Amino acid sequence: MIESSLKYDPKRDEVNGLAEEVVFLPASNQKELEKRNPKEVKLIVGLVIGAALLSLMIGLLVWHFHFRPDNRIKKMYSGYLNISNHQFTEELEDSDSEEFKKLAATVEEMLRETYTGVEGIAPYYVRSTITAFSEGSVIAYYWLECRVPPENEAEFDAGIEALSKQRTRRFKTNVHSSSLRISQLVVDRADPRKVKPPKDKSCSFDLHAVPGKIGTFTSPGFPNSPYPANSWCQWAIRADPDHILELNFVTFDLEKTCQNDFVTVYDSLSPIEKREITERCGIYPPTNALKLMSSRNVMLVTLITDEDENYPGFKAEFKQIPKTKECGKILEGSGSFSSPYYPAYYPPRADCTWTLKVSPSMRVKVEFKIFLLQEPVNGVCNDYVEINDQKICGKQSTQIKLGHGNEMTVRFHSNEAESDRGFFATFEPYDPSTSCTDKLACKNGNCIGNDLKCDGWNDCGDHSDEIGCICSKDQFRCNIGLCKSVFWRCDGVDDCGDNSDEMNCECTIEEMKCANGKCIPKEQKCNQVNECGDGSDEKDCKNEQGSVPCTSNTYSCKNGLCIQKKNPECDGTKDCEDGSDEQNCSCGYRPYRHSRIVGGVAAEPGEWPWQVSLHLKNKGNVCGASVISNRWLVSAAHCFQDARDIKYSDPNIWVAYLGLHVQLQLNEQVVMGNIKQIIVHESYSPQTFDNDIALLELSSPVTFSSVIQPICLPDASHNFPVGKTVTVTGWGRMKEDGPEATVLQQADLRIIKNQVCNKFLSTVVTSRMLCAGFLSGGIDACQGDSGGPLSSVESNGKVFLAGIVSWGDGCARRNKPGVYTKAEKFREWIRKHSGV
Ligand code: 4AZ
Repeated sequence: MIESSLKYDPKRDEVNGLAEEVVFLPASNQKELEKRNPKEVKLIVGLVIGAALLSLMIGLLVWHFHFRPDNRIKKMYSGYLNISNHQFTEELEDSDSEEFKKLAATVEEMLRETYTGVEGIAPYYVRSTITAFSEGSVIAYYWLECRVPPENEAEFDAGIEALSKQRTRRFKTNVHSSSLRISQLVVDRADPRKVKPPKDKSCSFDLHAVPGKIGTFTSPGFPNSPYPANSWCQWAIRADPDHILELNFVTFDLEKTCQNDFVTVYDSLSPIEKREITERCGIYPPTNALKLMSSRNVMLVTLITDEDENYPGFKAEFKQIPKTKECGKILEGSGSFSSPYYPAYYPPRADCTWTLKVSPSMRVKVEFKIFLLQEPVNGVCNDYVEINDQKICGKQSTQIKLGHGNEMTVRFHSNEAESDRGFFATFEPYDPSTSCTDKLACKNGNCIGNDLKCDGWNDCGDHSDEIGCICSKDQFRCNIGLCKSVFWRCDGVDDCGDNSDEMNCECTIEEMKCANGKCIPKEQKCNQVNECGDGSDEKDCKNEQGSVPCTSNTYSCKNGLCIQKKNPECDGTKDCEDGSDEQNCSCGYRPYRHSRIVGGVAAEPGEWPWQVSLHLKNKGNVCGASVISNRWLVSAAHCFQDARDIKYSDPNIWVAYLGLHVQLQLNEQVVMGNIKQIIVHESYSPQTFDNDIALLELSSPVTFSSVIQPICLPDASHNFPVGKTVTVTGWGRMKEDGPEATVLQQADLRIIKNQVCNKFLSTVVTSRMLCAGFLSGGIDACQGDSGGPLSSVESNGKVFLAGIVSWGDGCARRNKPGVYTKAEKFREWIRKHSGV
């Protein structure tokens, strides 16, 4: 081969003038070789070696650039930077304009110089791409792409981190000999799901608010068809300078699982996490619309969907409103105040101060009626209300705060990311000498009954009724000085607040003793929840994730293997190898879950979308039930026990109201269903109320909506721990012998240990029953609530059926908590009879 190719290469002949040497002979032909002059031979050998080396190098380079497997990790970052010595012009909004292209090229070059000038980044830098500009003086939004070998990832991340911390730099660029003054260069790791190729303009929209007008945009196909699978859409919205944007999703109907389809809204034109206002999925009906505010004149909305299950999508309205510098006020006498733009989500980066004044002899009393702020991160409040030198954040029920004098300062702060609905508060004068006539005045301004002092319960809400007490004979003293009922000792609940009531307990054989002396059910060992409080129940756990021998306390995956993790179903993590713990999880979802904080008694419309009112035809509410599928309801067996005059077991006498909020108020959302069959548990005992459960089949399937949803059924191994807060709902009696409620009522209860309940109740509480309520009384289910749900919000925000309202000794009496049918004990029975 070599021979023939060289022989006919005219160029080679010309250059080297070696035409006569083109006949190469095999090295083995010694005779022929020896005939030549040694100098010529050396030259030929040198040339051959040189050519071979050259081809080898070319080959290596070709391999290196084209065929070598690239195991470097592609890393995408999004960010922005402020150019303080450049003026924003309208042309910069248009990415096709010359101005845009020119400045983009300059900034991209500057970014290249910057990133390639940083030691830990330079070798891995690929490119920077400017995606948009906005006012301020000019803010440039960009993507940064790097490729890093896995072994250099840590060093690279440190380089990026260090760079993002430098706030002001002067960058000189040679391009167009311009000099850009950069203040703030922000760079942030982009979530891989949210990365769209920067130049991809499909499903990418630029919108500008028109003064005095409302603009609209929708997800693709809305309202005629569901949004497409695998969408990556973005809407970059701008307002005029010195304005902010209000974005209102008038319709919002996406898949319920945010891992699959979701909308993200940013307070920026770059999809950077640090500027994320919120990420949403599921349904937001018009009565609970999602309304968001920006802090500046830009906003970015993205819609990302996965490959299946597409929903109608959304319609959004946006408008610009002038940015008001003023936030907070001096308010006198009485009145109300709220977070900026309430009930819209508060804008990021807000700081407001209110000075509240009342007449000199009085004190200021503030009541936060709604309080929905970002939850603390690692115990730190990023968004907060500061009052009496205390920062409050997260979701709080009604809070009363009393000032020290007749003037009080309330501050609100929101950081640059993650907002929520905010707060609404009222204030009024409070006279400590007369405000609680005949009642006990709490430190926080609440008035409570005198008999509630030193009763072991935090009736004031600030413990002031429980401080400085002499413990009675049926009480013991906690280490922190509070007096609590002796019955609460060793009941598995930290009633003292310092766990001292749960120390040095005698554990039963079903319990394990924690290193700190607390007793917990043995089944809670190695369930990845620190029930002991000192981690001793989660130590020395082998095989945590892998399969374990199946017992009644393990979760059985569909493939027959069992896992140790407690309550793994529908928690958003795939725990079973076959993923069966995350199947059939379209349940326990509340479109209205953000509407308000539980604390009052009347529910919000749609807040408990599985709640059913069972009416005897033309006779009103008799029992409650829960939706568990589009055909099946679960209720209590005792509701269908025949009486002398009424055959309650006859399905034809019942009608089920789904999506109902107010009794007899039937709107278009309410669905009335007839009952096809009633299946009462075969072991139900009318004497003891054991196995108090029944299934009702609807005559025709119901369509789920924002006010009709199924509740999740707990697996047989599910554990609702003692002390957990659960919610009972229903239209039952408001007092033991009082009238029934017209508006759906809700009450938060705590799960109480069966042993404790058995000390107090008239009949036995079996292992198929669950006790919940308060030994102090006052909050309970009652007649008419029977059959209704005891709902428990579990991980991932999903709601599970913990119990079914069953019985009690009267209603809301002291030391008489209510009794519920334990839902998890009947999981197999429900499956067997309904297929759900
Ligand atoms: C009932 O009669 C009833 N306090 C239901 C629950 C409770 C009491 C009575 C619990 O249906």
